[in-house]
Amino acid sequence: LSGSDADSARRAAAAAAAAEVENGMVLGLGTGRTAALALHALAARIAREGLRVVGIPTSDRTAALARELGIALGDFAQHRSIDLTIDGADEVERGTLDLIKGLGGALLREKIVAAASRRLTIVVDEGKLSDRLGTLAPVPVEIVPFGHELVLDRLAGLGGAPVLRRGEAGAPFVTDGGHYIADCRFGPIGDAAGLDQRLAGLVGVVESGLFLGMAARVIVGSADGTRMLDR
Ligand code: A5P
Repeated sequence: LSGSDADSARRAAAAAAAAEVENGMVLGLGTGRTAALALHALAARIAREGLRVVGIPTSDRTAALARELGIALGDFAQHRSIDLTIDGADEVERGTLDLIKGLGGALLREKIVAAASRRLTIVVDEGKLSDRLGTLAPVPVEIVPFGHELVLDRLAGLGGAPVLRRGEAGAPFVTDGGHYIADCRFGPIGDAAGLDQRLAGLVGVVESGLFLGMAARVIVGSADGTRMLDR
């Protein structure tokens, strides 16, 4: 897919996700280009149909966009559970709908929101699909800045070939939560659940970008149209 084809495929898929929204829902608002397209589609439905919803954003960036689009925002103080979260992903394993997320840097809040959601709908273009997680994307791992050198050594010990993510000026990239991210290339991952546990067991690791068993539906945009993969 060329850039603009991929864009329109993503836009159609994002609109299909926004079509799942019902009046009165508490929504999790994802982060990234595709999630932004879904926000635009949602804002259009709000304007057209007078839909009343409240969104819990997964990043400061998404909160700002939602405000711009006139989507009401809430938080966990008011809402302990989310009806539906719409988000993007960096890689989707075809059979399981397991995900890698976090190339946009928002994985921690995305995972908190996903875990609080009764339903998680993911929107991707078909270039994000693989037969084995880890084939396309590195696994982003959010880590605490203090002692991050030690965590990078441990991640290397797990075979992740970690690279500390850096911002434009070359300084470490800092997440909304004030953490760093190590991008880990494990290659195709045979036992994602086992890896997830090993990562969670490392002191200094906050969360990994492995989202296992969380997505109920993946909406795939391609040049041939929009396809739904359901778990
Ligand atoms: C943000 O942290 C990520 O998990 C995004 O959901 C992911 O990077 C997808 O972004 P795009 O839709 O921009 O590819």
